[in-house]
Amino acid sequence: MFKIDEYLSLLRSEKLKRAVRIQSEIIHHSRNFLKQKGFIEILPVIISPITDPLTDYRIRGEIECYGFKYQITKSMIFHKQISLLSVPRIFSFSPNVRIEPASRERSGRHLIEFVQLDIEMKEAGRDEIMQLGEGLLAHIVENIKANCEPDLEFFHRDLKIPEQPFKKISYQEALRRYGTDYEIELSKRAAEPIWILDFPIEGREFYDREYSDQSGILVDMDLIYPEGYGEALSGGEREYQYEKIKKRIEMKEIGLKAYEIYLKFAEKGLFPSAGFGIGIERLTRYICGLSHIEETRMFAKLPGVLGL
Ligand code: ASN
Repeated sequence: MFKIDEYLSLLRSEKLKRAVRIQSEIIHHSRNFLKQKGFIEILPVIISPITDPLTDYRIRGEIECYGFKYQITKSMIFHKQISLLSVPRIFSFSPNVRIEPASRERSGRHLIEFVQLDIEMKEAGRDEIMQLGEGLLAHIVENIKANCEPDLEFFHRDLKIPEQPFKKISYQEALRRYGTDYEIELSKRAAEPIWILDFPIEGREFYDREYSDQSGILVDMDLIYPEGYGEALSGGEREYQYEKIKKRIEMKEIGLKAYEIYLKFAEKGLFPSAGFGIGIERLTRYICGLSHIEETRMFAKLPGVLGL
């Protein structure tokens, strides 16, 4: 059932008004930063015959038209790689739909529809894309501090511009120190954003590149916000060679047929690249210091709840 009264009180709240204003500034300053670095904004893709497998979210939003099957975008990962055949540096504010388990309703961090700022850079390595991510976050925080003082005061948020380079920890070390809840444990203890590097192949999707000299380890990364806000972004270097991609899809026990179109592009030749996607609602939550992600955007859709 749709809870109109709760919805109206959120819509009329000072909190939402100010969070949305900050969000609009986040979008504006992200665009400025990326354009300055020579990135081109491409329009988002909402439906496609291929999307991120993200096997956690087995329910697929499928649309059938003209006898073809389109899926609702879970991420634009393959479109980002394919775009590089035209322009070398791209970004997009990409709406993603991921049907999260209803048990995540009150996690504070999960929406079933969210927007990620998705970035990809031709012939870049992980270090270069991590530097870009650090610069982007620092630029956003700096500009929000300069332009949104009354809003930050309202949220009692005293943000620090993160110091670059950010700290790094390997996945193995994070797991050893903090156990399987490493993301949240690390985030709670951190005073500055921190990178987690080198995830094992079993836990990630098939598109991040495997080290050529370390079997089973990927050249990828997550960025974790401090103060318990959890994951900020995810990305890495990409597999771009046809045979390797095919092998990786098969390892996941996904039928090659599902990625036939993507494989055709890979066969014709993709470029090496690196990129990441940073969730806009989670970034807004971190900047404003909010506990609940539904307070970070208009029309938030929580897992298991009817949204607008
Ligand atoms: N945007 C992510 C990346 O660039 C992929 C994802 O959202 N699953 O790696």
